[in-house]
Amino acid sequence: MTTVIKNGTIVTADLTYKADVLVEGGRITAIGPDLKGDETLDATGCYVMPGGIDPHTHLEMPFMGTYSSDDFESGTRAALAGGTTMVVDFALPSPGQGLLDALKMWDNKSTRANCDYSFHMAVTWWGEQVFDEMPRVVARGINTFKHFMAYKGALMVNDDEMFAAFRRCAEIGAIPLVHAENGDVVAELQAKLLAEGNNGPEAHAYSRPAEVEGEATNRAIMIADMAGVPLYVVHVSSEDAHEAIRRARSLGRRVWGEPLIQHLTLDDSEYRHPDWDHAARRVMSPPFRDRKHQDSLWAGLASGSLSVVATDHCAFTTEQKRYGLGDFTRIPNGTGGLEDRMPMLWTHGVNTGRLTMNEFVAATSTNSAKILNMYPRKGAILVGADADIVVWDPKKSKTITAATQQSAIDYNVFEGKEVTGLPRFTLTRGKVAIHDGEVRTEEGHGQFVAREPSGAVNKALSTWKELTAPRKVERSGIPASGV
Ligand code: DUC
Ligand code: ZN
Ligand code: ZN
Ligand code: ZN
Repeated sequence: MTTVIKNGTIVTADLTYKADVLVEGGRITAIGPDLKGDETLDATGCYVMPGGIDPHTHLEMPFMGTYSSDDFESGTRAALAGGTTMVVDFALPSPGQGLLDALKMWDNKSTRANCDYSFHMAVTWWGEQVFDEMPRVVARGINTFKHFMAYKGALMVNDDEMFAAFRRCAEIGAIPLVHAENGDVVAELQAKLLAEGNNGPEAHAYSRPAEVEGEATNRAIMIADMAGVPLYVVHVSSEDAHEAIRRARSLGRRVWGEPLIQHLTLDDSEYRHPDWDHAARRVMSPPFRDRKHQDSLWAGLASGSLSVVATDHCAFTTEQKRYGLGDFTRIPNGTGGLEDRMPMLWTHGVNTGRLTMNEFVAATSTNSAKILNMYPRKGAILVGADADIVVWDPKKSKTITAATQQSAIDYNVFEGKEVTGLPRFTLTRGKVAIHDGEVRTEEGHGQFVAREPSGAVNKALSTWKELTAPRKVERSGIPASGV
């Protein structure tokens, strides 16, 4: 069976041109004029783009005494409905649990995925077992390791552990990721705010100011440099963190920053909303910020100092959020966004002139594929690439509402927002999963995408090699002791 996408304009990270696309056996087999296939998808007036890649999701993740409510089925269905054809989820060992053991759990959960997926592995504790298992995780096609600098007493790793893990990454050709917030300072601020009777969701934001993110981002960058390894900073939400990344990049260091669609489009006034549920539903870490920080993130996307736009999709129901009534530190941290990332970025980025269409494709797909080492199988419209394609209708509009969303939760943080620019068709490895508003997903269709380690990107500028083999300096005329 062949499928042809006809009469559209192909938009990739670097080209815009008119051509048809032929799909067979899950791959793109031809690109050119007047192609014919068994099935025709009419892309008149549409852009034919690489399907989105969300490099940061938490599906069915055990966290803060519960599980995030979108699993691999509902999460990937939401993704496809919004034009995203691949997610990279975090396998999260509980402290003390082996990495391979955690991976088994994620292998089991992900069998239900509607689209392709890959994993990052989290390093939530440090010891010989983790050290030994890291190369075995890489052999399984996972070349990225996430470190939490926050969530003290739970997922957080200290600097000595992080430095050891980063050096291990350097040895095995893997890239470390960081959640950069100073967990010690956050814990102090949380205790102070609670002691002062500040127990509402607004205190969540006060306990995690931009400074704690800026400090941790700087620290992680320096530690990565000393370990001789590149660094990927997840959910960059502030100018403080962005500034550290800009500086590192200008010094030739391979540091990538990932803002989220939520931080780009929602601000901290949400936490001062009089309705407790409204504010608590938006509790995530890092928290939403003010306009100054949002402008910085948009500038970073335009200038290239920030590389990709993700969601950190980690959806909790209102009932789950209410675990934190009377104590904001117990509100499960996380927001959804898988279905809305691409329409929101198109509406607020491309339609406003802040991003070109090609920059949109780079930020939502191609850059992730390159950084995470799965390009051009993913993130490309090229012969031989997987047919993960979104046929994007720039004129199609809707108002975002939980009433029609695919996500399993009972609200949407973008509720009421108008978007213009939506998928007409979404194809996952050639299979039409979204057909002009109709959901035709197939549970279990998604496959794991193994990612090779990449030596080429692992040459950060570093002085560490010199430091590990210091030269002994011969000196003469050493004064006698006790002079
Ligand atoms: N932040 C969140 O808000 N949720 C999941 C984990 C994280 O770091
Ligand atoms: Zn995080
Ligand atoms: Zn996350
Ligand atoms: Zn299938």
